[in-house]
Amino acid sequence: MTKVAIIGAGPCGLSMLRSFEQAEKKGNKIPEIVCFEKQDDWGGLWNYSWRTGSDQYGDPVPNSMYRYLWSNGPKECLEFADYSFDEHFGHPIPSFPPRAVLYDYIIGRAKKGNLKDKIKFNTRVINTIYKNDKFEVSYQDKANDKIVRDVFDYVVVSTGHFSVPYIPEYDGMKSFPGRIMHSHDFRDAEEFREKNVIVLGSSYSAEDVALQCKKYGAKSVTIGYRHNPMGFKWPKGMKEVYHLDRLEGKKAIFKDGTEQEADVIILCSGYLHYFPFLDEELKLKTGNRLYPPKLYKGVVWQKNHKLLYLGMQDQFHTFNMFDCQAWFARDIIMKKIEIPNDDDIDKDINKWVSMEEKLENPDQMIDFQTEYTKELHAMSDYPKIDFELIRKHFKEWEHHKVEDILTYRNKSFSSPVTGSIAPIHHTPWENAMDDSMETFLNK
Ligand code: FAD
Ligand code: NA7
Repeated sequence: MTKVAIIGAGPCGLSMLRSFEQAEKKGNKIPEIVCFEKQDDWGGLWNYSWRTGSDQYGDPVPNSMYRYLWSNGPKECLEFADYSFDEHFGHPIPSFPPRAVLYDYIIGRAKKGNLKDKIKFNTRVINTIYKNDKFEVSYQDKANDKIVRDVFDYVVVSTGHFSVPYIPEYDGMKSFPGRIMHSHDFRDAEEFREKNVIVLGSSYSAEDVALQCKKYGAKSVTIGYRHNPMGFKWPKGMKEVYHLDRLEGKKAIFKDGTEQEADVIILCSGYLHYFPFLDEELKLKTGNRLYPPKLYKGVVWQKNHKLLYLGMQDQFHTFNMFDCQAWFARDIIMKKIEIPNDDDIDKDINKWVSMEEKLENPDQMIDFQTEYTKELHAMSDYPKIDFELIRKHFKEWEHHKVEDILTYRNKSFSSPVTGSIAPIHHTPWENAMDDSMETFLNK
């Protein structure tokens, strides 16, 4: 019998498990599956942890999410086609839920099947090699500190790529008298009340961590961009300036001449695609981009078609794109989709990569990833979902952010699955201090 290893039980790993479960429900014989998850529960980054650094077994903590994190895009854009928000909550809910609500939704679908039986928790994959047409996977049972080896026909890598921080160094850091940290270790903005905060970066983490700090009472927030500013209309007490040059004592000195007293530096400088558990020839090496090369249809490892990667792209689309990838990967494993010859694979990858390299603005990037997701969607029996509506929502959302970065989360969108319109949340995001599910769902 074909044996499949799935590494990681975050949203991508759960999509993979769900895809097999759905095939089985339709009467197909599915392979033997083992999913390895190094945390003690499922949900990946959405499973909040107070921990930073390493866990009680000495294993690096993968979580990068923090308290008070609210969805950074409309929930309608990530809705599962086979499990709507209306089905989970019993009624329409607002478009930008906090983390706990999205976590509940992800887990709600997973609980509907017997997916947990297939997951080995507290189990970290430490090595994967390919020999004699099989994968030899070594994993550590963390609680008992035991190493075990098993052999598989296919490996699905669904370990995420926002867990291992990229940490640059600037002059003066060694003698800075305050705190220097990466957004990976950011947990609670309350910590920075009355502090002068410097945030470095110009992408999602910089935007949200900076706004969180302001919302929860930081004295000042100064964002240092390296190439392009985010350019939003920042509220009073926040500013965006050009590139940190150096720190001198407590002072942050930027290349545009700005000088700012600093208590804390938060590096929102992104993450590394880091796969120490894969043999060199199996390892994807890429930056955070919309079409990492060497992956056919963004999923199949070009040099070994039995190795499948999920969710390795930079992401506008998330959960339903992961589903489309998982359904596609499942059908490759179950031989319902035939992989073309090497030349055609190469041409297909090059076509997407060269299109990606020409993208100039967020609207074009949204179009690109929507086209990619639609193409995958058409290749499997993943249920119907309106990707044209999702494309439109993403573009509106981008424009809402440009209009007002403080109010974009107060808007409402319609579901691409049920068509229902989200109600407006009872409290504007700027004033909503409590991120619990109970308070959010309270009408
Ligand atoms: P992850 O969620 O990272 O899950 C990977 C899993 O693999 C983890 O559980 C990890 O423990 C496990 N794992 C890793 N290595 C091993 C190993 N060697 N052995 C066994 N298990 C292993 N997306 C949105 O749609 N909306 C948002 O608002 C949003 N906010 C975000 C905020 C932050 C701060 C970050 C970092 C990301 C955010 N994202 C958001 C994007 C996020 O990447 C996806 O939503 C999603 O979590 C990706 O799922 P994944 O399964 O690929 O990875
Ligand atoms: P991203 O989206 O990969 O962005 C990384 C950012 O880090 C980007 O703006 C980079 O700027 C910046 N960067 C990298 N190196 C430096 C240095 N040396 N100095 C200053 N800035 C630097 O990661 P995020 O953490 O923002 O987002 C990850 C996910 O979290 C995302 O999918 C969201 O859903 C939430 P550059 O553009 O290269 O100048």
